[in-house]
Amino acid sequence: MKIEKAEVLVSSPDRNFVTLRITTDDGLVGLGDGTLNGRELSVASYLEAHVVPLLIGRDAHRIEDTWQYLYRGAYWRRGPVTMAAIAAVDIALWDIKAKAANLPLYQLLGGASRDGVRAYGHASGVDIPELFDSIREHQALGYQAIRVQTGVPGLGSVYGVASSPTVGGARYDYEPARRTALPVEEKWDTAAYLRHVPTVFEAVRSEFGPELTLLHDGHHRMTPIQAAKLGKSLEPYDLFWLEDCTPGENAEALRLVRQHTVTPLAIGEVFNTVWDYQTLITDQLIDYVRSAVTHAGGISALKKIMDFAAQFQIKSGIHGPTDISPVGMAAALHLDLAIHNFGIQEYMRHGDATNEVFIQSFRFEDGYLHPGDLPGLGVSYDDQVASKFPYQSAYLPVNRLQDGTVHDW
Ligand code: CS2
Ligand code: MG
Repeated sequence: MKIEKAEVLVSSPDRNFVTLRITTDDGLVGLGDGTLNGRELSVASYLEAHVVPLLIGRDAHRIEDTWQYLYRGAYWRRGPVTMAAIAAVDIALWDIKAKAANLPLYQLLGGASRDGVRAYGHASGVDIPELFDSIREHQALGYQAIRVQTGVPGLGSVYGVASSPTVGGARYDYEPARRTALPVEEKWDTAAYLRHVPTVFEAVRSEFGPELTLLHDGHHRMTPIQAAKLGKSLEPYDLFWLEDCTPGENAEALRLVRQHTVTPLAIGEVFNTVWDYQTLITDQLIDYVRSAVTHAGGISALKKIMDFAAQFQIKSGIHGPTDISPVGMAAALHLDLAIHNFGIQEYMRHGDATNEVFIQSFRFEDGYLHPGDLPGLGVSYDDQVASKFPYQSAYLPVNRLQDGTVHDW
């Protein structure tokens, strides 16, 4: 079964997506996600210029060989652009292989290890009343696990807070990438944030009780000792995890946090290979692996990372924001269903325009997701609808401290 055609499809329903479509000589079609928020065209050009010409004529069944060929053959290793491009190829080839077997992809990954994939959604509010409304909206949608983000008194717009959260359960409308020629800039004050967050969880717990599964994303903004302080201050509120509490490139930073708090730690959405996790996993400095299939080199690579993590009782928490396309989301769900060390799946829910371009078989019911049982990933791409949404330049915000110093967003 040879690769006959590979198309790089860039469309922008609700937001920009990069999709790779591979077609074989016997007419099978596979889709892959190569979306990298704010740097989409980098991945698209990497695929068009340096990957697609190498794919034509290759045996579509040779997924592992193709992965190694693209990883080692590039000479220059790792990085978000390279690994998103390789992921797009890997996901598309797994889609094809499962279609050739006439099986849903999870059956090729070991079959189902559970009945459904527990999901968490994003509740947010500029203040506590708005946050409570958003939590109730998400409970009404069926979520049993909810991420909590709020505004910080004295600050303007901050990460994770929708400008106008869902009304009537339409959907969480926080799209971080702004369609502007230059990145918008936000102001940050970690001390104000550290004072405020414990009061938010105190209010949420007293309003919603001890059972509701709660998560929080620190979004890389704290120093290790600040992260340790927050983790310790949140212990009474029994979080499922504190995510990206401090930049994860330095594993020793997590070791310091780990010495001070038993709040579970999740990290890795900006990582792109197993090497980013090596010490964090072997020294058990984290509890959840956050990579998306799209950003960690594909299904082949993320399954290897999760099999490695399983030896250290570390579980998955695959990244699932709106900037992971429904193709990347479907790939995550097939992996979630099959691996034993599944933790939880992020599910922000895509917008209506996105769901018109990407027709999906996965379903969300009573807080659980399931990839469906169509052959392959279970996603198809509507070119005609996609053509209505051409690429639009969009950037993630840039964050600065009160004195103007650039800070992690
Ligand atoms: C966030 C992401 O969902 C999350 O945990 O960290 O939404 C992140 O802000 C975006 O993926 C950035 O593009
Ligand atoms: Mg995050």
